[in-house]
Amino acid sequence: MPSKDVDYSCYLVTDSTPAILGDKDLVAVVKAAVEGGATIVQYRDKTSETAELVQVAKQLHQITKRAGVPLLINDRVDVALAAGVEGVHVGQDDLDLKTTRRILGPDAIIGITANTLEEALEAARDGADYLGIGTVYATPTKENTKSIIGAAGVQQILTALASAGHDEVKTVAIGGINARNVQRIMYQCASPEKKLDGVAVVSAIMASDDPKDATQHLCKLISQPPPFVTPVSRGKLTRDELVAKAPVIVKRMAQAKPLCHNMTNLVVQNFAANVALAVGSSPIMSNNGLEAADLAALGGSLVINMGTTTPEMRENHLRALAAYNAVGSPTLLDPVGAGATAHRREGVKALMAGGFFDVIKGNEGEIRTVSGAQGVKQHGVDSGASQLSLEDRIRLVKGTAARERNIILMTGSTDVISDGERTFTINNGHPYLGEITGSGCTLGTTIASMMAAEREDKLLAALTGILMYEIAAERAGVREEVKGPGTFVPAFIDELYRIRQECVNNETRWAQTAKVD
Ligand code: 3NM
Ligand code: MG
Repeated sequence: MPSKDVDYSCYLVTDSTPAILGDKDLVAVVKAAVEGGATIVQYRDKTSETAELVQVAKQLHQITKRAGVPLLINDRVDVALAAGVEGVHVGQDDLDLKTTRRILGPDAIIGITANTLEEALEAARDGADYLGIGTVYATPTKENTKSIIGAAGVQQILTALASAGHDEVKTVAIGGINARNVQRIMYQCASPEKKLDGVAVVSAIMASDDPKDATQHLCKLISQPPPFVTPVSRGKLTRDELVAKAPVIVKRMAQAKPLCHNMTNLVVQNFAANVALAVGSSPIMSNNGLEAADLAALGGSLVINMGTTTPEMRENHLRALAAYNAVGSPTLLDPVGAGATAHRREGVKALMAGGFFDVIKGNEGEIRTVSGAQGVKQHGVDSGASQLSLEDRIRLVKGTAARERNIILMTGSTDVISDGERTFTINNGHPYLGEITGSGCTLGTTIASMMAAEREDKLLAALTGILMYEIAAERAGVREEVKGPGTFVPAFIDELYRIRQECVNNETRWAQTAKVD
């Protein structure tokens, strides 16, 4: 088989250690995986003697050959030659690519591990057929993995390969990939210029009690986009269209009364529930990850707010995120105080590695942490002064959204929001929003409520939420009885409620005060 015709989509890497293989038989597991649809197999055994390696490789080859599936050997060019298999996979510390090619010839499939941009570009130049890009996420399967690069790191490598003209080199991602995250990883790794050709897994198949079933399930997932991807063609969205559509979305939401599941902090529980009620959604304030799957089945949306987070909260957040991702229901992350402490920085990383957020909203410091900026100084969880120019904020928001393939909202006196292609600034709001607690958190609740009703174009949903929220604040701020932040809060809840009623009655004038560019 010419190596360019190889199907890399479901790539099995074997492991013979008891911790992963258990008491199963290696050959039987590979047979089951091939029956389940594994498209390529790498025999990886770091400890057995050469004769044993060759003997097992021959046994495996009988199985794979019959199924038309290529078999590669990890590291050992000699074993590959002796067993007569289709190729090898080498690491950066193994025999170099050019020598490997010289020994095995032009038809052999030769792959190599790439952890960095430089390694990837060099390997492509030196004629690798494919790259195993990783480590995507931390994995107990391989000791001493190099750096964890995440989906964003894989995407960066794919972009660089495409820019350097290496469209032909195939790519799989490896490290910590399983049925729960494979669709999201394929989706978030893809750059506009180059996509992954597949994923390589060890434990997701080798450690399974039913390797055939596990492989079938993986193959099916790999062939489909994740449930949260909507087939929206991202048409241009103008201010006028937004002003026309926002009241319709609020009305639709208020009539449907979708569940808005808030996993939020101790400070804003009550306020957030009241804001949800005022805008017209149905709040549930549950921090229990174990009930998230039942709640996700009800078709609402999820807000994860890291305000007063603890280690066990992180587990609950991850459970809930997985539950909502699994059914494709909208999710929003509010990384409160993300840069303030090491635990929070880690928490943001863990959440972003653990699932997909349709929207990540935060102030400048929080979004800078989300984008991976190093050394972001943040005191407490309030917004603080802006350190970036508007231009830089727009660039950061747009770039992060394009990378994460979601929507990023950076709040401030001018809010910046982008889905990577469409970017808006919003200048509505009132200074009292900065004088009360939970105004950022409950904006998250409002946006999530809109996303539960407008699932096609989530940027439109988010913009609708921002406008309703900030225009309500403007209207509350000028009310006669409002003397300061204390009297502002009830007036603000009243105005959210009034705007919702106006929308239900098809009165749309409120939206015309949108200051959106
Ligand atoms: N190579 P699992 S990570 C064999 O980063 C291997 O190069 C890696 O195992 C790399 O699918 C890895 O069980 C192990 O996480 C992947
Ligand atoms: Mg190696």
